[in-house]
Amino acid sequence: MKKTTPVSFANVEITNGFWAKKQELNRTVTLDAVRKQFENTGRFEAFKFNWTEDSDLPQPHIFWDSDIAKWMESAALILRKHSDPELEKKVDEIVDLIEKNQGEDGYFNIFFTVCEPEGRWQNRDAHELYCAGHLTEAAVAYYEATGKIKFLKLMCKYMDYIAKVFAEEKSTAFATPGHEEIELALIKLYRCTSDERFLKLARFFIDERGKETLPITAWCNTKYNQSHMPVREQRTAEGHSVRACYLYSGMADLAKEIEDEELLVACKALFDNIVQKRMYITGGVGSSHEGEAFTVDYDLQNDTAYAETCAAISLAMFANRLKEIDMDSKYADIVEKVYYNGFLSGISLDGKAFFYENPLEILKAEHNRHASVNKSRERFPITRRQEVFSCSCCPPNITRFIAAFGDYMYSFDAEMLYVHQFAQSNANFAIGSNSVSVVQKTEYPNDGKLTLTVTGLNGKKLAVRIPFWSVDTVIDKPYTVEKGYAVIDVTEDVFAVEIEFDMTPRIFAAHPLVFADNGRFALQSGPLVYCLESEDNGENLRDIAVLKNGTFTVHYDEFFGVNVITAKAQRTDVGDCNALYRPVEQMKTIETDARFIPYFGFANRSDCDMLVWFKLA
Ligand code: FUB
Ligand code: ZN
Repeated sequence: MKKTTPVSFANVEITNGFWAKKQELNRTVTLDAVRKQFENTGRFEAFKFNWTEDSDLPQPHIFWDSDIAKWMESAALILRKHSDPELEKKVDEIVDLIEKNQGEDGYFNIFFTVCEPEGRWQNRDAHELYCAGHLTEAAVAYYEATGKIKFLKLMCKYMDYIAKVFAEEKSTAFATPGHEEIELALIKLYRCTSDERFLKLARFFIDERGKETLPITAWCNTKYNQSHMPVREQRTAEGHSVRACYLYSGMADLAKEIEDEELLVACKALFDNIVQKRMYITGGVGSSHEGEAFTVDYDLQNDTAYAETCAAISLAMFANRLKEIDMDSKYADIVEKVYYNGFLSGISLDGKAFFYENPLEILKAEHNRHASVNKSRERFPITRRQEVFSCSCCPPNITRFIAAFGDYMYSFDAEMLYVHQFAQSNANFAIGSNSVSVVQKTEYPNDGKLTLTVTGLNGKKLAVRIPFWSVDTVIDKPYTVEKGYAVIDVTEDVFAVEIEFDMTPRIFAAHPLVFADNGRFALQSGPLVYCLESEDNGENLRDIAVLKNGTFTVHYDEFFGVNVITAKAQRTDVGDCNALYRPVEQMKTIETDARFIPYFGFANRSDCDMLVWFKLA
């Protein structure tokens, strides 16, 4: 197993451009918007453990702990870069409440302390271990940001208790979590503390999964939470997509730590199954609302796409970990696809509202049709982001994912520095005893030009990802291509490389077995997938046919912060004839311009129809 070491976001400054703006909005607007919503809905208050049946307080939900934990983790990531005493105080207050309300034995869970104490460790699907995992991730991030150790110690104590009841005594009603997350959190805790007990517990939960005899309930089977077989035997991504990709992320982490080739084989097969057969062009996964789940190969309906924001994030987390043990550009390609598309659509351009589901088509007429013959389809049409949800896992996942962009950019081994993601930035870190700095100058994703200047790498190699969509890449230094990376010898102490990726707008087709996309095409330029909205193109987007040999006009749009694209197209001219059916030779078309906007920007101007997969003429 060839391993690389990732460079932490703490060593990377995104200095300008697209992601700098997103991170600034995240810090100054989104984090606080999420905090206010979590305050209004009683989530913060719940940490006081004041709820009783007679109180006026809303009853805590089984995973409110995790919502606040992800918010705390986001705050910690932001604090690592920007001092903010008020924000730090807010986090400290919650840490104090956790300390106050943690059991003597180390247990900490709001719902199963104040609402249902007799239910502790009785229900596999009640998210206790999931909440413990998120709290632990937050504790590690907060320790790394501030050096304050209290929260970390509280979570170490909790994990010791979990090890005791699950692994030693086996006194719980189930052996592994119904919602994975604790596995990857334990490995983070191990990496932070170097305490082997946490690695051992992560390994226990991963090894035990799929070995238990579990009841098949009316609403789900064992595939739902990836318990249908031991994880090393799994080859297809099954069940709830966030659970799946959190598990796979933990498996990849464990494979790296214990150099487990069998786990790596499973991870590679699971990844390939997802990205070759079960993923939207946006990087969204989990096509079914039922079970928020993966379904079967090539089942990628567009208007009913579930594609939860958290699921896209979890896929990027998995891909990012896999690249550390199986270096290949296909992993960072997926990270990029997620960041710019299926994840980023999850947040409004003003940074205050969120999508839980990320459809690839909004077709209001289709939902009206359902409403006329049946009852209206409950979740449809999804035309507007919300500030908070009753199940609000996505917003604080978004805040931590934006803050962590720098984590995904670089990694290295003894010979090579890998550049995975592109953004105007400065990075400073050490490789062994060498101080290395990397400066990226670029307008990416609005321009494919990139100047990379590395210092301190003389005699080693630089490996720059060539994105899968860049058909014609120009690099001003000699290079060879290894697994999708341009490998360049670094021959000077201060070494600069000029690169130009090919951002030509390109039309993509889906595999013919994706019946939802048969006869339809998608537009991509650089990493961005585009869509049509009726706001720009009028109603009935499905009627628009883009001219195959037409030209694309690209220009920067301030509102979206990236380029928009205009294409020559045609649509049906009904003229004076309103016949429902007519001979095809009487069909007339008119020329039109189709205006494409970035997919991530849909539903920011009005409640309107949207379409990713269009016709060609
Ligand atoms: O169950 C906790 C979180 O809420 C999951 O990760 C999401 O899919 C949503 O179900
Ligand atoms: Zn979510």
